[in-house]
Amino acid sequence: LRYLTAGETHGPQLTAIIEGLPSNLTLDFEELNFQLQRRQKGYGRGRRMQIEKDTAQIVGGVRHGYTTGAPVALVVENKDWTHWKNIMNIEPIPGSDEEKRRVNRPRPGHADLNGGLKYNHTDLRNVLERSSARETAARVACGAVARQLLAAFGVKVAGQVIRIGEIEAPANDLPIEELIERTEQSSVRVVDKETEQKMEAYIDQIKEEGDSIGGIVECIVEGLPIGLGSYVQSDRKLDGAIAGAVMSINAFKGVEIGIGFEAGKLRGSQVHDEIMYEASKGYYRASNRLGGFEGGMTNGMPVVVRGVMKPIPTLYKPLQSVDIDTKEPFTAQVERSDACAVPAACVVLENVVAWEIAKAFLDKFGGDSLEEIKANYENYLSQLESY
Ligand code: FMN
Repeated sequence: LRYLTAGETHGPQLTAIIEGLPSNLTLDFEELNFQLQRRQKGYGRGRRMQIEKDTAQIVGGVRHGYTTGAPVALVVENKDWTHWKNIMNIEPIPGSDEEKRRVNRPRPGHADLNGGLKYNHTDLRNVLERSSARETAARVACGAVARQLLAAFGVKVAGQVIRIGEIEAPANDLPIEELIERTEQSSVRVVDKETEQKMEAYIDQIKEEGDSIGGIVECIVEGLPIGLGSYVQSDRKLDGAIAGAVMSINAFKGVEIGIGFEAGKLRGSQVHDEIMYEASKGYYRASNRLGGFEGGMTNGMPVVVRGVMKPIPTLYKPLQSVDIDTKEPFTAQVERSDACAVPAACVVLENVVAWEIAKAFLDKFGGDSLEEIKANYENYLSQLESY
């Protein structure tokens, strides 16, 4: 299973091609669009999120509601492209730098300067158009398809915001269905209403000060069998693949599985999850501190992944940078930007994690049709049962 995306933030559309999906997977288009629209929500986001109501159009690989086994091609239109047609024209266009919205002032914390130097662009717009997190809409679309494959095997995916700046959400131990329902009703994807209010007020304050703020988000995946991923080769370790995928999300600066960095402070007896057995359940663990992984493989407990997002780099509050034309210092002033995209990042995290798990799922149970995968899956479950 693999995908590629293309498209610019102010171009006509984002395009994604998914290859390796089995045939006969029924796709719920509403659910797909629901995931895209979840990414656009969240307290602290700016005007663009109101212009855009993302929907995915499927332009290949699906017929009469189900996959055919051919590559699935997806398109997510950029609704405000009409305002950018000229600026983003693929043909050479006459006009001033201003008309072309040329960018010569790199933002600290963004890809602008490194990308400009690396690709030898004197217009940094060529960099920012692709490095923008708009691309995560295409990744969410791919993840949303992967999620539907997993759902066909009873796998559930949830996400919650753990921290925004100084405000931390209290821990909860809710059943996954309730967690999904309650976070969906929250403007900042938390369960606790008091925390929600505090986070909203905090984001308002950050925005007023012309600043931005990041946070920590968590994804939980339940219903996975023991043994996805493998210890036999480093690139087959599923926890490693998930960590890499999480780090590839724009602005993510760290990742944890289970208690993560806490494990460095505790003793072995306080960390490892004791092994239990019951005839009706098979092997299970008394706790889940290791977040569902040992040896790069799932251990049957819920997978718990956290990622930390840095504050958004585009700031109203000017930061020092250097003009690439004059080499003179300047302090950047921006027209508009989000103050906080942590709730949206939570949705990206969920879908990126779902993608990596679906990939490992197909590596293990792979077949050309959903029926073949189901047979392989059932067969493996009975093997586990009789072990
Ligand atoms: N960066 C901005 O400058 N402005 C934004 O509005 C913005 N929105 C984002 C929304 C989401 C959901 C995510 C995940 C990131 C967003 N970012 C935004 C972060 C940048 O895309 C990111 O910092 C940049 O691509 C540089 O990559 P790096 O931070 O991973 O090094």
